[in-house]
Amino acid sequence: MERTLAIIKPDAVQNGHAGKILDRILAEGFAVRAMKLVTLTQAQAEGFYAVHAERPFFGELTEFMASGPCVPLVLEREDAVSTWREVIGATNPADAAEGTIRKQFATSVGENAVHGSDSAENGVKEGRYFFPESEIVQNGAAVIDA
Ligand code: RTP
Ligand code: MG
Repeated sequence: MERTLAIIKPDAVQNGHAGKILDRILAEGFAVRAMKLVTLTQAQAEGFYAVHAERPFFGELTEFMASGPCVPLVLEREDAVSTWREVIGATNPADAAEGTIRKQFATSVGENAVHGSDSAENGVKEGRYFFPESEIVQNGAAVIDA
């Protein structure tokens, strides 16, 4: 089993799409191992996206991520990273395939509804950025019934 870190970003929470996105997560066969509603500080957003610190959109991105509540989730299933990235679609909703979450819910390349880890290693690392291991459910049935 592989882990990925998903985030329902502030635009999707603000626009009332969090429930529909959670439904889609469960329908795609992911087990939710951890989940919370949190408004990131600017410093937390900058730490999470540190890999993009030199990019021109870093300020815009981190201010957006700290602009309101978001929902980080630790998801688990076989091939979690690649499956979740397929389900969310391309970064820019203009390029996202029909049926993807970003096609359905993103408003722009910056405010694009959801995050997904880009490797199994980062899936574990990013999960730990939001949740101590003690808050990640290790076994048993999924905590939420689809
Ligand atoms: P994410 O990390 O959030 O899952 O998104 P991603 O892999 O599809 O895209 P990435 O290249 O990692 O970029 C991270 C986030 O930065 C914002 N962005 N804005 N204005 C722009 O041109 C631009 N490019 C990227 C998006 O919010 C993107 O998801
Ligand atoms: Mg990325």
